[in-house]
Amino acid sequence: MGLIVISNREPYAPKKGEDGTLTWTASIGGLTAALDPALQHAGGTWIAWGEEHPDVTEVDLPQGDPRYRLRRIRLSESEVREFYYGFANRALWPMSHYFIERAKYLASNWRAYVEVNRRFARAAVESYRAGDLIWVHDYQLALVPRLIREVLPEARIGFFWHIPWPSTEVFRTLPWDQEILDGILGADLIGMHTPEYVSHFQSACRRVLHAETAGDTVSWRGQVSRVVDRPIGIEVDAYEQLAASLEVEEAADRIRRTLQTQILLGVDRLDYTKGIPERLEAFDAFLDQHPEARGRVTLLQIAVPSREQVESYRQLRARVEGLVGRINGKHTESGWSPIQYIYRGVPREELVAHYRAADVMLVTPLRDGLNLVAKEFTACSRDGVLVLSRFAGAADELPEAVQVNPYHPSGLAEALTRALAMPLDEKKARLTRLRSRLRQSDLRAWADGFVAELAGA
Ligand code: ADQ
Repeated sequence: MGLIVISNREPYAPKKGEDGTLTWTASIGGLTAALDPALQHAGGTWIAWGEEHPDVTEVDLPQGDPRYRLRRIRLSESEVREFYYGFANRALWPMSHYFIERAKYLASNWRAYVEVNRRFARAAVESYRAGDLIWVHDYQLALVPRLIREVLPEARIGFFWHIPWPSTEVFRTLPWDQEILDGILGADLIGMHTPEYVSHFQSACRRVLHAETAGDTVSWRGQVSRVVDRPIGIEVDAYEQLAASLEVEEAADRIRRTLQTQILLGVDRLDYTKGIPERLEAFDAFLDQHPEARGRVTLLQIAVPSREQVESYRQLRARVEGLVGRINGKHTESGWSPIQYIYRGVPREELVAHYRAADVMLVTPLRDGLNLVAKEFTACSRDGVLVLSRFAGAADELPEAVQVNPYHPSGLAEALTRALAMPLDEKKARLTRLRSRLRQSDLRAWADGFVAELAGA
């Protein structure tokens, strides 16, 4: 029994060396970390969009010690525009995060989405051997379970939706609401991050499709699917060990010595769902209210460039850079600037050194499926405080974080004050409890557990 994983992003990306050969390096991100070991163990196929060097359609991975095959789907330029930047990231992404005023529902984008989903499903059907388990990932590929089911009625198909599932009143704004639900319900086992997303999904099944739901099941077109909350975890041991290593401790010391202040940290993809401008404005308000904090606190914001082809992401970048400039211009004194802004992806060691150096981690999305940064910080920090938005899926699992409403600037500023002044024993006690919760949902356990449930489906 092999495993077929289907996701938009590929687990390894190719780079051409000077001698013309391709080197495949593991992509950064939770999905590769979780599923690469599972697939190496089970053997099988990973199907994903081959973004760079699309002429290579198949490769055995990992290079040098191959355990499974990567099948790469080729997308034309217009498909990347209409399927990926279009329907996935300008319709499904904003709608699912409650930003319906940003959603663009274009029929041409929908047609490209259907066509690309068909191509992924065809590749899965071609790779399938009787008894294989198929695990489809995320909002880019919601039609794939049904498209596979139509050809392989006996196959065991799992699906994981990594972003929020919104309230039905929001979901119903999507002109293709029935098609998306029907697509996902081709799966036997459907996973989401929180019980609330599961309940919204079931409500949409009832309201939009008039499907029947009972317990954790949905009955539709003669098939019963289970819908379960299975929040993704992180590699807890790997983060803990890295954070305690000599190199990282030294790097964290360097960060603290350079800044010579208490450190507030933000780490996000530059996305309008992450609440970065709201966070900066709350910090501005905090500095207005606490003149004594001047020269004593720095906000370090690390933002990874993201979806720069989409206009609203370019606008967000300009807005964030404008705010950083305005706030620094207003408060800077000789030898101290309140905000340090890094606009790039950083290597994992550097990221962990920042987690280790931070006094307060600000994870304040306006809406987030789960948020891995909150968990990574929790695994790495020695005595820091996690400030966490109540609209991040991870808030359910991390009740000892200082929970905030990111829409309320003065509430956020107040939480900063509380976090910065928290006594050491309280900080340690909260972290200890949070850490033990992390251990209950390690990344490998998440992937292995889902595959095992699917095998029993
Ligand atoms: P994302 O929206 O990408 O994921 P998140 O869960 O926070 O959000 O994961 C971001 C990842 O990127 C983290 O592992 C983090 O370490 C890394 N990262 C962030 N900034 C970085 C930087 N400057 N340099 C290097 N690495 C950086 C989607 C959903 C989430 C859900 C995940 C997993 O939107 O809600 O938690 O999938 O299901």
